[in-house]
Amino acid sequence: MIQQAPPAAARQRAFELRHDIDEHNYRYYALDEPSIPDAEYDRLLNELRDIEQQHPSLIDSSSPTQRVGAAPLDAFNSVPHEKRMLSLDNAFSDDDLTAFDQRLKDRLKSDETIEYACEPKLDGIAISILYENGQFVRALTRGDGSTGEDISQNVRTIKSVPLKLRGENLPERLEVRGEIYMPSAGFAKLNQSAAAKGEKVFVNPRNAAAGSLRQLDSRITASRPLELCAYSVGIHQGLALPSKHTDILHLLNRWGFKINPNMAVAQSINDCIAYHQQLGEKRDELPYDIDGVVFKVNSIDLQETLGFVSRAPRWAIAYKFPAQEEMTQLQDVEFQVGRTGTLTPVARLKPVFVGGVTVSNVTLHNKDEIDRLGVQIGDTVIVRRAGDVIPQIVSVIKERRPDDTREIEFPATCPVCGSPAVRVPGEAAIRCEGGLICPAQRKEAIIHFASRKAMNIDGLGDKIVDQLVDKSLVKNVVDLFSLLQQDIAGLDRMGEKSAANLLNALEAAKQTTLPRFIYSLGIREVGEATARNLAAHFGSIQALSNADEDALLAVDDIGPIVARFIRDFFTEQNNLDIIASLQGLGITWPESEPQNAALENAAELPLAGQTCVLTGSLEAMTRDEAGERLRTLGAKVSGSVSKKTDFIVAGPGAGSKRTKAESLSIEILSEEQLLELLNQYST
Ligand code: I6G
Repeated sequence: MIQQAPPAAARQRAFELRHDIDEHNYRYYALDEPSIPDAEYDRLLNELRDIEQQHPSLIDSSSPTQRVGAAPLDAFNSVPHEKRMLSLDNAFSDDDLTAFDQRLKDRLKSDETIEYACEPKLDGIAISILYENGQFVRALTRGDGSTGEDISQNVRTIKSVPLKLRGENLPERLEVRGEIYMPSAGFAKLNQSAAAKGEKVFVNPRNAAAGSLRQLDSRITASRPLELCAYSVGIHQGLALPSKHTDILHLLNRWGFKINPNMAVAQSINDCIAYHQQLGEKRDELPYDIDGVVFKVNSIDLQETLGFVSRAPRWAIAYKFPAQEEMTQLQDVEFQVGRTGTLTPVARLKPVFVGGVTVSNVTLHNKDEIDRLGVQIGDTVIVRRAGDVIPQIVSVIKERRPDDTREIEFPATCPVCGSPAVRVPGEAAIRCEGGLICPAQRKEAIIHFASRKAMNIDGLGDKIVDQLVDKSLVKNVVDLFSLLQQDIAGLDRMGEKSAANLLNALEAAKQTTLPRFIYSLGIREVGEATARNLAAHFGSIQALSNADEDALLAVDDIGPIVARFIRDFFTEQNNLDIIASLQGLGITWPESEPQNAALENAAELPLAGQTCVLTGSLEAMTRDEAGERLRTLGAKVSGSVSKKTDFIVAGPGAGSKRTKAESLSIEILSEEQLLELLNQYST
């Protein structure tokens, strides 16, 4: 069939579109300065696709339309690396790093300070991409360093990988090495959608990146949120490169590659130690996982003088952060009984140092989680602790399962009071039916009542409550207020002075607020925020206890399940007696008006209708204080991030809430921005 040559106008438009799309890609990935909305980008790509479909002779392999579409492979080919892909030596302490610097000085027979390039070590997959005359040729995995697998089809689908280098003065041949990784927000989104479809979730972003690159069908890789960060050059022919490593990286950036924005130059090894310390503090805020910092001698001449030892360059070192995942053995499972009777399986682990602390217990949450993990007693498990997030078991290494593992059986009776333990229909939890005859539930109810955000009884900690209940000095929260000095002074770790302090704290706690009092009652699913809404809506405990389910459903954030829990609580005579006794003992709070009257002008407040979440730590004020100030401006402060969240405030240490906000494209304010917002409206 004779093909007609495409008209000049189509050729010209295809050229313009490719140029514009490449330009937007460069701005987005290499410069981190997006220039157009995603929808506009897609429109340009579709227009180009249409033109190429009408005039196939216009298609060329570096067109942005040609990232996806190759036929699935049967296997990956093994290809030798023209230049070995090395690994890095590791340092685990400041002393290791100083010793590394001294080794280099000894070898160079010089005392001059050495300049280093500092780069975060992304937790991803190392790859090497070959370009000839600026065109993408192939991409290989590291493999064993000498031979890798050809994953070109998959790597081509990653938008931050240029198919054609920018600029004029390009090397004839150039191998760019870097890390392919999955940003935390993309990882969270991918796992959320896998979980929603009942599919297997990935254990961490690194596994997700590795699994995505290993696909024989590149359309699957294309659907995964992968990115490339370039960190060095392998072979290069036909163009002299700059004489400093950091200048080479800047050149790669101009050619179209993303390089790490946190890269820095350190003038001495002490500056490297400071960089490692600072990056460690920022680790949990970065939008991707890192496992350390790579320090490289910045001068290429010095790198060449220093050379290599076995498989690693002498001139580079990876200073690792404490691992966030470690392997250990699950030795036993015990069951803890919570305030509402839920039996929580707690895994006893062979102690393991992970994320900077020694972990010997982790919660397994419930039966569904045990089934999801497929974990048994005796298994080798991977424990993860990232930032200040509680440690958790993320997977089981089934290949290491010994013959004598045991299934985790939930007890049929409560391990504390012996009452039946039953699975509530429709819930993952198994509950002790003992209610307040169960000492465990009694203790937890008292601990909750006394906690800082409830009645704030200073000095009434877990250990004291344990003894008070075990010695039958206290059966319920009312009994706390009849304790005598000698009852308390006789307890372990207590003396006359601390007993007097506790009695004073009990007296002081009698002056409280309605939201605190409601929260302290420990009604199922009534957290601090719900207690505040209930107090604002009903204005008195009397009105709340009389409210029927319809009235409760009219309160912000209360759905049928919580409404039922609240109703059940107030229909229980024992609970009403406790409330009456507490009021009889002098527990009071300032009278408040119900919401409708009190908040008549609420809609006019500057942040009315805005829902926000506070996460991480703040410096200028506590999170509670920040919450209070946001609420006075009309904002609703919620404990969890959802599609309804308008913005979050993320301080250092913000973890999963920040990640979720990123995945939902919710605005994230720093503490500084929060202060600006508060100041803007303060009178
Ligand atoms: O595995 C690596 C991660 C990061 C590296 C590396 C790197 O630089 C930021 N650099 C080299 C030279 C090597 N591996 C061998």
